[in-house]
Amino acid sequence: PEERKLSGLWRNELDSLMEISAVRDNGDFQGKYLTRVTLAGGCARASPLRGAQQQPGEGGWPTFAFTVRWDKFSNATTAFAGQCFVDTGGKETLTTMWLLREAVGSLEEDWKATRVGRNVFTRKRIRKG
Ligand code: B9F
Repeated sequence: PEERKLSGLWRNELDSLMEISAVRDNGDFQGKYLTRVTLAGGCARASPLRGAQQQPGEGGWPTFAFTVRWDKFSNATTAFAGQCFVDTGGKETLTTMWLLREAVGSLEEDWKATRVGRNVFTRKRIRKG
């Protein structure tokens, strides 16, 4: 496939937005993540994300991973891993799975510290006119 870059604005089925900027030649990238859902209540705020995209090899869509630090909420972190697909119409889809790690106060509480899930992102078109 042609080269695919993750740069731009993406939205998932939870209505979260992520803006990926600055994809470097080695695949490293940074951006901002805005989640509509939170388990803390209050308003959503942009949290920093950092990741790495695999260089698109022969005959395959690239994989990637990134982390979001929920530093506006607490010291929880989510790690996402996924793959980028493009259909014949040019529609781009990122399928991911995530682990959300919450900080717990003791080793005895470690068992309940991790949530898991799946998110699918599509590119958010910028409206013109
Ligand atoms: O609700 C999370 C949180 C972290 C510390 C207090 C509240 C932050 C938002 C997580 C958003 C998740 C979903 N949004 C999305 O787009 S990340 C995976 C999902 N995909 C209490 C402690 C840890 C969680 C709740 Fe908290």
